[in-house]
Amino acid sequence: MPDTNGRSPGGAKPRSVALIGPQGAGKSALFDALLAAAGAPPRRGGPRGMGTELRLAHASHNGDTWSLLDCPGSVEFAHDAACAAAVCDLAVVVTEPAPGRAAVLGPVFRMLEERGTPTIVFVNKIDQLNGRVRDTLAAMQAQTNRKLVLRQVPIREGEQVTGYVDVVSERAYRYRRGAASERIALPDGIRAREAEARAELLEALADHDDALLEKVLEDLVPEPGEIYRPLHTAELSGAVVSVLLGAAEHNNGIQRLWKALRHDVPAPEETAARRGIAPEGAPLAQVFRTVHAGHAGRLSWARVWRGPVKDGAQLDGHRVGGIHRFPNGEAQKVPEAQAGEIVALGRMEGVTTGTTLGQAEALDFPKPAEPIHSLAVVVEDRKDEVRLSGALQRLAEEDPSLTVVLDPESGQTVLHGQGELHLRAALDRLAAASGVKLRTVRPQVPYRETIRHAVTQHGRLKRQTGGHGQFADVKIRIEPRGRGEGFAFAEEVVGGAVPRRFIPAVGEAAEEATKKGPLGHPVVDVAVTLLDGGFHSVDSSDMAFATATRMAMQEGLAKAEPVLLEPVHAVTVTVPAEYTPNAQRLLTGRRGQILGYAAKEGWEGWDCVEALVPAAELQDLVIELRSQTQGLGSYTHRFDHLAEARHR
Ligand SMILES: Nc1nc2c(ncn2[C@@H]2O[C@H](COP(=O)(O)OP(=O)(O)OP(=O)(O)O)[C@@H](O)[C@H]2O)c(=O)[nH]1
Ligand SMILES: [Mg+2]
Repeated sequence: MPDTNGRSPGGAKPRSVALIGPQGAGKSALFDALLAAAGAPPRRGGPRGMGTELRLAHASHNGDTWSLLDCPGSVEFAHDAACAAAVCDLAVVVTEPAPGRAAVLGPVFRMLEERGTPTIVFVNKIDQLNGRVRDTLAAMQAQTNRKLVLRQVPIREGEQVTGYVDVVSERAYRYRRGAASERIALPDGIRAREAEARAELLEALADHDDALLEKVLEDLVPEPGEIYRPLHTAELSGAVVSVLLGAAEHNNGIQRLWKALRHDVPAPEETAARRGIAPEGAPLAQVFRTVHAGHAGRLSWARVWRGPVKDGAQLDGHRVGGIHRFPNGEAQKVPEAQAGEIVALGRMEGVTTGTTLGQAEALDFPKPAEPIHSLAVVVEDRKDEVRLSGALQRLAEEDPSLTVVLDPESGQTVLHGQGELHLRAALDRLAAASGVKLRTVRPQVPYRETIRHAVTQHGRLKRQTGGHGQFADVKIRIEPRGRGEGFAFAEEVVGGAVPRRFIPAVGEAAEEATKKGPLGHPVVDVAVTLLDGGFHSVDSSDMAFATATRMAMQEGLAKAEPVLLEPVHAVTVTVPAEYTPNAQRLLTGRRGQILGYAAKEGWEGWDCVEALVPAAELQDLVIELRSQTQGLGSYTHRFDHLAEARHR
């Protein structure tokens, strides 16, 4: 019998699901519980650490084939979640029941809405539910434009949630620790609550389905099939998001979630259609992650949009050197991959993360957020420098939210990324893969200097060496210019005191001398005027005039009251409005000048705070900003101007 997706059991096409959500919500616990329920050996090892990398595993459940992605939850790894959302058929947002934790869902929901990824919510840690589930739902609803519908009503004994009633089938189940739930009779006193949830569900769906609307209006009781079909459609279009309950750690609600996935997750061709990908045509795949996996070499994780992708075949001129699946977490080589599967392709040399394989036109791929945190990398052993640069290049290839820049001014190799954890995790991977020992230091701030006063300075070179000597004499005026006006050179020589042909050499030497001023930084915004000088018909040369000018500049700049200039950036901090005062305090505490704040357009309940902040104060701003805003605060910045540094 075909199911509600029109597929026959056992004949369903491979589908993929990404577990996404805030840090510590229990995504990895749920990932392991889903795999265990699909027959994987129980997970070994101690407690899970904070997730810093995507995980991929394959499972077969009830004859359906699944690719599962477990995303790290920290905002510093948000790009991984966005990539997963771009390639999967459906996202399961894993969250905790406390309404106070709902705010952290805002950015997650927004990302999924922007990508159009169908979504269901799994409220995990239901064993920790304190208040009412409808309060949890209301708090979550405030964070999304999509309509949340409760699919399960908790059954409680005292404070403890001991089971649930399924809102569509109206069946009741009691949780059992570490095992599938058992069906029980509908407990007394739950009917009213269940009927209410059911009415809400039907009402939400009737908005999108005329047949169901008619039944609801006529007070008829729809069959489950008449609910599942519009539910599937409404979830696919993003109109509705189902909310399920459970406790991954205790294997509660896991079979129920599997069943929901079977019904709700769109077929691969539905996802392809949503993404505007034609169903017929040559094999098509999209690489969304690159890993260097020890002996397996370089692996390109790819979603197959059109199959079959065959081992050994050419994809856009790249030979597929192995196709790997991870049934229940263990690696396995397979000869080919079908549409809907997420697999690891081996040895795709030259293929970077985000590459579309199989057609010229690139498929849409998430752009990483702008880097927000930087560290300079120093090798312990200079011999490792070449190896380091290769390893850094691979790192940036693996992770587009990371960039490596060799700063020509400081000579530092600077890693830019999404936060301290993100950069540390990347460097740990680098150290493990390359064996290079390294440490990190703060990136240098590009200070400048200028002068406060005008001076007139004499410079004279007179040298007699063997045959002919060197002679040049210059008198220059050095004066400050307005901020941002740069360097200027002029001459006011009269009577040929310095012959024309030597004047360009004076100008070049004067400018050259501004590369490093008396305070050790480039000198900006000065004007140099050649006033007078002297020459010798045989001993004068461009070189002699350049030397005399350099001497005059060095001495003159030092006398002109040099001052340090620091770069000041225009900063826009984005925070939920309740944290706006915190953000302002934070910026003021970092010598920031607040320019104002306003509601962020299109982000209900969020503010933008604009400020001018010295670059030196931005170095670990994001760490403090996040720690004060439940991890929600973020900022962008760009160079604005140079200002005299008073506090250094
Ligand atoms: N009480 C309770 N605790 C749970 C449940 N599921 C997970 N936890 C605990 O929650 C903590 C975080 O679980 P993880 O699975 O690592 O969370 P995560 O979402 O993968 O976290 P990141 O990968 O860092 O984003 C762990 O200490 C788990 O033991 C649950 O159902 N009930
Ligand atoms: Mg995790």
